[in-house]
Amino acid sequence: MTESRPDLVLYGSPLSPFLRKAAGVCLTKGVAYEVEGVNIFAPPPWFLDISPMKRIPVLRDRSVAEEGLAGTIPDSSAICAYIEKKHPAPALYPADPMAYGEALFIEEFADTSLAMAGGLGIFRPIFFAMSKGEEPGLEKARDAWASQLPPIFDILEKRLDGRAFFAGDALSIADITVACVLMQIALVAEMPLDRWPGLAAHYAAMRALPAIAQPYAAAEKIVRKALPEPFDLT
Ligand SMILES: N[C@@H](CCC(=O)N[C@@H](CS)C(=O)NCC(=O)O)C(=O)O
Repeated sequence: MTESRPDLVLYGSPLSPFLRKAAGVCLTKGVAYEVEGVNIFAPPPWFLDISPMKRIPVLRDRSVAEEGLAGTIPDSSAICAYIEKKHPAPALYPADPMAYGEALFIEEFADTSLAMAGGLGIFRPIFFAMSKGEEPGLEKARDAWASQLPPIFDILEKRLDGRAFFAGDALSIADITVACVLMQIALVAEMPLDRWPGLAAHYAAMRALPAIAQPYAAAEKIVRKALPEPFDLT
């Protein structure tokens, strides 16, 4: 039997929303990939050479090079743009110039503001503490849910404006990114979105997509070992 390995490798962990975003892009396009585990808090020396900002994920395209710096791309946004160029169908970046710009902005907004509030404000204080056998940082998480997230959800609700997609009239990198980053909160906490009905509907639709649900299930499997039920932060 011949062994077939995918060209694309995502170094990192399913616990990273940024890795799940890149995985979601691969799955949507039907591109084979595999995840090779890297613990970013104790990375092997070879990883630091290919991740100058000491972050996961990093992509390797084995069809370019099997080792070393060549054939690697750090940063989920760069990774997803590369995959789009290499595997154009279905397009995940709108053709219309304004919709394209909007998609890139929403991607960046989710990667920074939403990830900061949901990832650093909620996921980390809860899950990192519990992984170390400590009490979950619920006070910090409750504060993030009550004060940091609402203005961000307001912006997303307004920009979505009741539509099915954030940019243009089809699924794009913007939708995948918002869903993957939002799900970082859902890994550890209930996420009532009643005040943001448009975002709630978008989130429900995105969660139902196999390309988004499958990488999330891998993360959930890890998290549920330490945390059987998400917390109520309200
Ligand atoms: N802009 C980067 C962000 C990547 C990122 O922050 N990854 C986190 C894991 S989710 C990380 O590597 N953190 C390492 C640290 O905080 O030291 C991307 O989109 O890939």
